[in-house]
Amino acid sequence: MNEMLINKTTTFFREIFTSSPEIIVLSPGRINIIGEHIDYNDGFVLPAAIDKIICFAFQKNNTNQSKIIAIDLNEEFVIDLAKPMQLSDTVWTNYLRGVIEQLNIKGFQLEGFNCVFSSNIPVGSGLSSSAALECGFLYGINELFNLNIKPIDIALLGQKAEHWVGINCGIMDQFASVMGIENKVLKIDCKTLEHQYHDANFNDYSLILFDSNVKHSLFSSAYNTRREECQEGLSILKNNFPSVNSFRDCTEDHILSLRNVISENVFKRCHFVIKEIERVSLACAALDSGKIETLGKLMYETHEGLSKDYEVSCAELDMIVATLKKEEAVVGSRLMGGGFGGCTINLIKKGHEAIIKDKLSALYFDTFGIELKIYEVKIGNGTSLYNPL
Ligand code: GAF
Repeated sequence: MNEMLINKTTTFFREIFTSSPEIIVLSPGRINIIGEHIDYNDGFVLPAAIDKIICFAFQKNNTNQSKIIAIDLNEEFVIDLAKPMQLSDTVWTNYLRGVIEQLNIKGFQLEGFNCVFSSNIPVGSGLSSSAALECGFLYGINELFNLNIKPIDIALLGQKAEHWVGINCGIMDQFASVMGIENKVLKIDCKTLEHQYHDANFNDYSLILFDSNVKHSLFSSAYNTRREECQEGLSILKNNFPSVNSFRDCTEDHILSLRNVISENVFKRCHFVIKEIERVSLACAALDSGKIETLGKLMYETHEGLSKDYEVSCAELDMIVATLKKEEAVVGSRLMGGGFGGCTINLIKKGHEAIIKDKLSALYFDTFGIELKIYEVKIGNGTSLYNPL
């Protein structure tokens, strides 16, 4: 499937610019096994890059301008690299403007280039198409002009580009997109950025994504509010417990003891974060020792926390998880990513995938009048250059 995408992108480039691209970059979306909303709370996360990608084709053009074309949208824009970047009403361009802005801030003086890109990452599904866009674009510029930016710094600059657009995100998505390795999940310590790769071996279970096909508009404002609520909670925790520097130093008892002195919302957000940090360690150990049922149970608990304590779920996602929980063949299910729509990530006993999909799709359509989308993703490599043999 990705060969077709690469072909489409390079063919389009040749038709428009009447020459071949100098480099092709492949930039993946990501899944997250567990550890939601804790990257910006200095916790641990367990994501992986996937085989759904954005393909970019680049070429220098010896001018001061860059022409960028989104093939799938049939839209293009021209950036004057000498001028300060400004947010535009054409949302997708902002992620790229954000990248250029970060390079300007770092003092890189860019020369012009042409870039076209095309994607098979569904947008708005919680698979981080925006991180793939930022990081792939930056990776390409880095290669094209030999800027010598290290992979982890590409992820960090990608994150800053996203902040520039207005989402105060953590580092998980960009890090997974850049640093992923085929068939491995990444355990990232979001405080230190230390990371280890663990085998993505789910034994008798398939990893299936069900896309609710909804994206509620609450997402960006609620995301930033959650982050503020957690910061407020953490400073109260620090004031009360000298041993606490970050959420990872807290136990459930710490937050329970403050229940009557902090607001209900701040209590619930912190409670979720503390429990989720514990769950990631347990989940990683379960994965390493092949205890997939234990991992699945933790995923269900995460969903419960995201829905009740963190309040980032929605009726559609809750219905998917509640329905799957009744199925013996499904050992784990939870909303994945920021929430308010997008996908659930699910562990389904091999051989039962088709029947579960059919049952859930029918029930979902009956309940909401919306088609459920289904993705069977593979765990792939992080951002890379494409080298045709
Ligand atoms: C979004 C953000 F971009 C990530 O940084 C992360 O916080 C995630 O939501 C929730 O875990 O994808």
